[in-house]
Order: sequence, then C-alpha cells, then structure tokens
Amino acid sequence: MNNDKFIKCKDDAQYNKKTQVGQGGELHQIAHGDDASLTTNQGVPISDNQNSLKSNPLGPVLLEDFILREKITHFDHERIPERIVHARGTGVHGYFELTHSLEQYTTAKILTEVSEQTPLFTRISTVAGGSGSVDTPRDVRGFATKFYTKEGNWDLVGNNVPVFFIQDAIKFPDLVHAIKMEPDRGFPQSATAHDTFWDFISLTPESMHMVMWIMSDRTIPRSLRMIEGFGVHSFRLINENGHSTFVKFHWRPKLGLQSMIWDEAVKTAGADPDFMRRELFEAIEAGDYPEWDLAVQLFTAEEADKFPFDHLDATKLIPEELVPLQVIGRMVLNRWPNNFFAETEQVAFCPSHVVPGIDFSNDPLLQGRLFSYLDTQLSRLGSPNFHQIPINAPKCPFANHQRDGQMQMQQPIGRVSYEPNSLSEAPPHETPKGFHSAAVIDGGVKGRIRMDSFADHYSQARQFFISQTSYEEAHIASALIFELSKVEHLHIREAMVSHLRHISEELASKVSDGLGLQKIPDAYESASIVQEMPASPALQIIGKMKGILLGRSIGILIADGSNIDAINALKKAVIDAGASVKIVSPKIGGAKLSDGSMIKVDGQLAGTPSVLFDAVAIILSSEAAKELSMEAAAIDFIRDAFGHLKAIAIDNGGVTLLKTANLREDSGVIDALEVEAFIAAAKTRQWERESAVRA
Ligand code: HDE
Repeated sequence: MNNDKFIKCKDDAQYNKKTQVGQGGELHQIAHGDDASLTTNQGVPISDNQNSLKSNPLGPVLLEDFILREKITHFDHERIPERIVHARGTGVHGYFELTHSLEQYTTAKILTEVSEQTPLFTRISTVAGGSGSVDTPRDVRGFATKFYTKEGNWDLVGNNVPVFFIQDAIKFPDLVHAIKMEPDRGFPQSATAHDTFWDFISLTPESMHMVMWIMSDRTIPRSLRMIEGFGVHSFRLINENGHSTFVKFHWRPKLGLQSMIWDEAVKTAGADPDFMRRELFEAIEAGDYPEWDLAVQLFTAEEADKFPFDHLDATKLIPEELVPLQVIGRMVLNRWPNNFFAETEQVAFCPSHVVPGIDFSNDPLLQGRLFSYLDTQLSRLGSPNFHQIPINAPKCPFANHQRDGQMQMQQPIGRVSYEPNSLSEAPPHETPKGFHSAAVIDGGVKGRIRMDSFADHYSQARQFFISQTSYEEAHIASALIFELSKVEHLHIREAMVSHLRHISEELASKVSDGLGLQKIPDAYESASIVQEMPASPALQIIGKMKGILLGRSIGILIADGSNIDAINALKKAVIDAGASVKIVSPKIGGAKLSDGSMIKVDGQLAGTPSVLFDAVAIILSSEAAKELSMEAAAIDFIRDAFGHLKAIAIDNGGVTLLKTANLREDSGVIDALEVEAFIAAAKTRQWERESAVRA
C-alpha cells in the first residue's frame, strides 16, 4: 500500500499529494476533478490536514472545527474489545483442497467434492496474553479456520494441542481467570508460571493430561508453520441416509513438527517479540506457502463404547494406534490480509458455524462453546450484523428475514420480512437440503451430573509422558520445575507433585528434587484406577520432526575480511536444500570480504542473535575473530547456538570464537568446508549435546 505523503507549504494550504489506494482498490478516497482528494467521512475535501481551526493564530481552538472533531472522534473509537482469550493472533488467507471424498459419511460438499478449492481464513493465536503480548510465551496456540464453503461458513476452531484443561464449560471462566494476569497486580502477562494458575490446576485433577502437553515443548513452537492443529472435540458427520459417524479433525504440517528450547523461546521474546508473525509473513512474501494435511479419525458409537475412556471428555484423545488418521485434503495459506484490523481482528469464529452434513457431539465443553462464541462476538463487534463484515460474510448467497440492528449494511427491499408469506415473488424458503441435526436418541435423569466415565484423570497423562523421548521427558520435568519455582505458596507446589506421582514416580521425584522439597508428598487421592496404556510414539515432537531444511533459516556470522568462497559455498548449499540464509555482521551497512567485494548484510550482530536461526555458520578472518572475541554479542551468538543444540559450521576464525566462548567441539560443530555434513546436521538438533549443556 502506498503511504500518503503531504508536504505542507509554509503559509498556504498547498499540498503535494499522493493518492492512497488499498490493494483491492477498496479505499474510500473520493476523486474531485482529476485529483483524489483527502476528504472527511462525509466526502468533503479537506484543505488543511496539519492545523486545527483557531480563533486567531495564538488563540484557542474552535469547537466549530468539524474536521478536527470528526478525525479525533473516529480515532478515539478505533479500538474494539480484544478477545478475552486468544487476543494475540495472526491470520492468513488460503484455500482447502479435498483429496479424498467422505461421501460415505457426510453430505457436506466441502468433504465430498474432490479437487474443489474452498477459500478460507486461518488465525493462529496464543491464549493467555493480550493482543500486544509477545509471540513466544509457553502457551497453547489457537488454530481457527473459517472455510467459506458453497453451503455456508464452517468454522473449525481448534488448538495445537488435542486435549483441554477442563471437562465442562461451566469451569471455563474460572480457568481463564486463574491463567490470566492476577487481578490485584496486573501481572504476569501471558504466562502460566504464577500462583493462581497452579492453584486452580492443582485443585482440578482433570487438567493433568493437558498439563503434560503444556509442559512439553508443544507450547513453545519454532514456527506457526510447524504446529499441528486439532478440532479437539468429537463432531459428527451425517450422510444422505441420515446415518451419523463420529469424527475428530487433525491438521498436520507439511514441514513437520518443531519446537524451540525453552531458553531459546525466552531469548527470542527479547530479540523479536513478533518472531512468529514476522516469520510467517516473510515465508508468505517469499512464496513459501505453508501447508497442512487435514486428517480425520472416524469411528462409530459402538466402537466408542469400547474405548477405555470417554471420547466426549475433552481431556482425552483417541490414540492414533486405536483409530488411525486418514488424510482427506490439504490447506495452503498463501495470502496475507490487506488490513490487520479489518480481517485478523474482526474475524469472528464460532464453533456453532457448521454446514449441512456436519454436526456436534454431546461433549459438554463443546456444548458450552456453541453458546459462548456468538455471545462474545456480539460484545466484541457490537452488532448482530457482524456477519456482514467482509471477512465474516459467507461467499455463497445468503438470505433470510432477519432485519435491522446496529450497523446494518444491507438494504433489503420490499414490504415482506417474515415467512411464510404470499406477498413476495421469490421469498427465501426452507429447503430439504438444509441443515439437519443427527437423529440421536438421548435420555436420562436431568441434573448437574458428571459421568463416571469422565473420572479417569491420570491414565492418558501417563501415556503421554511415557511416549516421549528421554529428551522430551527431561524438558517436561524442567518446565514443571521452572513454573512451580515461580509459585510462592509451598502447598501448591506440593499438591502438584502429589498429582505427578500418578503420572510417573520418576517425574514426581525429579520435580520434587528440583523444587528442593524436603520430602516427596503423598500421592493425590485419585478418583479412579490409573490404567496402563501403551506408549504412543505419535505423541512425540522429536519423532515427528522432519529431517529437512525446508522452511528453516540459517544465519552466517561474518565481518570485514571473511572468506567469500566459504560464504558462497555455504549459501548455495543451504538455499539448494530449501532453507533461507541471513548474513549477520557487526555493521548493517555491509562488510568487505576477502576479495575486496562488499556483501549485503541482513542483520546487525547485536540485534540478530543466533536464537533467530535453526543453525549457524561463523566465517571470520583471524583479525575479525580476535576483535569479536571481545564482543559479548558475538560470544552469545555462538554460545547460545551451542546451548540450543544447533549445528555450527566454523572456519579458523570461528574456532577462535568457539574457544573464547569456552565451548568444546562436538559432532554438531563442523568445518565450514564440509558443507554437506553441515547441511545434514542442520536438519535436526544435536540432542546428544544436551547432557553437556543442561543438568
Ligand atoms: Fe475458546 N474462546 N473457549 N477454546 N477459543 C474464544 O471467542 C471458550 C476452547 C479457541 O482466532 C473466545 O472470539 C469457552 C477450546 C480459539 O478468533 C470465547 C470454552 C478450544 C479461539 C471462547 C473454550 C478453544 C477461542 C474469545 C470452554 C480448542 C480464538 C474470543 C467451553 C478446541 C479464535 C472469541 C480466534 C476464542 C470461549 C474452550 C479454541 C470467549 C467458553 C476447548 C482457537 O468465546
């Protein structure tokens, strides 16, 4: 988008103007004559946008200045309430393409018309922080997609974790109050590491499975392009005969799963608070469109009855080993919004937005959500006409007799606004193809009852823990120690350890030891027997990392005198392998290389630490290496890359820096000339190094 440029001549209101036009040409500029003039919202051309109207040059400003008042009033009302949860989010347009028809199970066209592309908008968010919070807290990521299908909008509003904290929607306000900043002090922003969160959790045993997920590295993803997405609840698909099948939805990233190391996430927050948003933006700008497979788990009510848990309980998942995933299509995100507010902020997701052929299950958490989202959109967007905002409007025709309300943008014609009627020629009418609920027979005793089948709170938490690699298990223990060390009340720390004893005695004693508890607390009284479930490798992150460089970023630290051949050889190999390269140097203006040529620099050393990269190379002349050995930013660059288990390519200058940083060479530290070996090492983290850098 072009920027307005107005250059005020000293004494008169002559301006040099440049027209501002949005990409879609949607800007409300009104042309007067040949010129596209700046106008008020009433279309009145403005002659002076620099000075308010005064009674005399030194005098007070006049109330009469309608131009000033209109501009300031509009500005005063620019903000709308941010989302209560998931306030910070990043949205992108894209499409869904079905590759495998589910015709046998559903009438929904989006799930039956193979090769058809359905436009969509996906918003990925953190949960706890405000809209201005950082991108890399330890937090669940929301994963919400609005499909603009031929039969109306379908919103799949999920998370990057397949389970949730609570079983019943009535607990949601308590959970969110506990997780958000504490009301008396207004902090912490976007962090679970505080007393009220762990107090609530320690008194809510049903949250233990989710606790395992949020303490794992799933909640510190490397990139929004490298997360999975889950619809969480069971939904229903309904076919032509009215027969219904349960379904769980899964998004699987084409780039594979990848997470950060905790220390890396903490430092990234300082280096680039918008890291995730920027990374996604840059990928889309570069044409590296992120892609996910959509997969389903399908099962009948009879099969569900045999599961050793209740699939209507959102604290449980269905292991892939029990019900395998079937890939049915793919999502590509390929267009950044024109305007953040108009699209990402105003998009209104509601799990109740489904299309014919898709229906809800009785999951009590889902049932509560069906009410909550519509209600919250009314408060956020201020009008029942929020569906008319372009980002929310269906792309198929829609018509009914709902009328009026604040900010009505449509002008329905005629005298009829009711149904049935005989006065209009082609009134919108009911259709047999319309939405039908599954014909389910429900019965039982009315009451505030929680099913016995919801009582097992530890078995799947335990299954999750034993499914991890030893590195991931260690990260879960460290995360728990970190979080609980921030909790001031001893009894809360002890209560958490008493829950962990049902998940893993080893984990409980590690955490107890890490917290310095004098004695390991007794196990919490469990409402049911903990079942021994088999390990499910699909629950790991490391097992799902892809050994590819695609989508990753490599930083090369250079300075004046760096060897041009080494830089070029590395750059070529990295780009050929699908990654991007950024040159980091002490000065942003460029560096003079060994052959006297100048190289363009992408980031200045102090502002571009190695946390921003997946692997690094250090190519320095011996003089530059000596100079940088006195530079904290350079030492941190290599020390952090080492501590964060990254592959490091070094030449002789790099060796000097390595020694100054007091680091020892290992198999992940590679001679810069061994380009192939570096590429191979950069495709993963150097896990075996971890025991050398963290206890
Ligand atoms: Fe949400 N949730 N939620 N949630 N949620 C909201 O709706 C709510 C839950 C999720 O990018 C709110 O528009 C209740 C589970 C996402 O705009 C609100 C319960 C899952 C987003 C709300 C839950 C989610 C929200 C706040 C318990 C994963 C962001 C603003 C019954 C399956 C969507 C808004 C976006 C947002 C309520 C639990 C995912 C208040 C009552 C479980 C991705 O309506």
